[in-house]
Amino acid sequence: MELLDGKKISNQIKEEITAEVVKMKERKEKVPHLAAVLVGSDGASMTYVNAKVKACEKIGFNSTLIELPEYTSEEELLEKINELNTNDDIDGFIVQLPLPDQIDEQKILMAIDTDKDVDGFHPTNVGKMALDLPTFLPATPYGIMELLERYQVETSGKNVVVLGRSHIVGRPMSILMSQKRKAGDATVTVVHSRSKDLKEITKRADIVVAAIGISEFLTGDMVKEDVVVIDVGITRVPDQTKKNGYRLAGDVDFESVSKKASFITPVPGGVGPMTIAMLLKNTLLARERHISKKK
Ligand code: BQF
Repeated sequence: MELLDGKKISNQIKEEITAEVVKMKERKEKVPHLAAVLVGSDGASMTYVNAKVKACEKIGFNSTLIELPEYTSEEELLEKINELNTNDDIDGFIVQLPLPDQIDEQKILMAIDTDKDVDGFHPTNVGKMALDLPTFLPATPYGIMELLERYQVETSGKNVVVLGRSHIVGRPMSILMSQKRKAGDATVTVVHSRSKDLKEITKRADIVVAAIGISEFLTGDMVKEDVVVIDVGITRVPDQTKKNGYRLAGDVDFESVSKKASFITPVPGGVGPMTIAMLLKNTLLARERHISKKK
């Protein structure tokens, strides 16, 4: 078993981006500027958004964190998005999900300027992705593709089973891995809460992407020998022995599955850090496209 070390690869990617930032500074160009909007004070969301801002600082990007109260109205958030859309100093921005109940997520995502949509969640950008057109790939699927590519995991003609059909992970993963591209050309099966005979399906998988949101869902008896396993889950499980009071659990029972796997991502330190790195990569792309748009 070999670990797919997302922490290590994400650091490599961050170094590559830092080298580009250094060149931009040498040319006296403006460096990429990412803004993040956080509505409310959900603990996990605050952790994620802070990790993104910290990563920007580390690699020399400018960043702006906009914190709005839990009771922010849809109109107020749309107003803030309009500001970010029209602010020429901002190259890309994200709205941290999930949003409070009074706000229609789809309406918000559709208001984001597609050229600044570094999360790649705008329907136009999702459509471009599905049609193999250049766009911003959503950061978690992008990170998984990059991880598979850099570890030279063979995907062509392989049976890939994606557990989960979320708009953020499962759906885009199923699209990307079936495409003619790096880490693509796979035969993809999507399984979800209505699927039957799950174990029969996962048993045939050469590669499993677990993004179902149920901690330790995939167990050793559900996979074949030498399977490649990508664990996208990160559930906070109460744990008194930890100083913050919880541990992070993946969608994979690492103990039993790692015994059979040829490659497997750990949690933490697998897909999570890759997500952050690819958000930075998208922000660099947004800056580069922003420059060439003006010329
Ligand atoms: C790690 C996310 C669910 C819902 C909304 C590093 C992250 C996580 C884990 C991180 C996630 C998950 C993010 C690790 C961003 C990934 O070391 O294992 C980083 O910050 N993530 C998010 O912004 O929104 C989410 C999961």
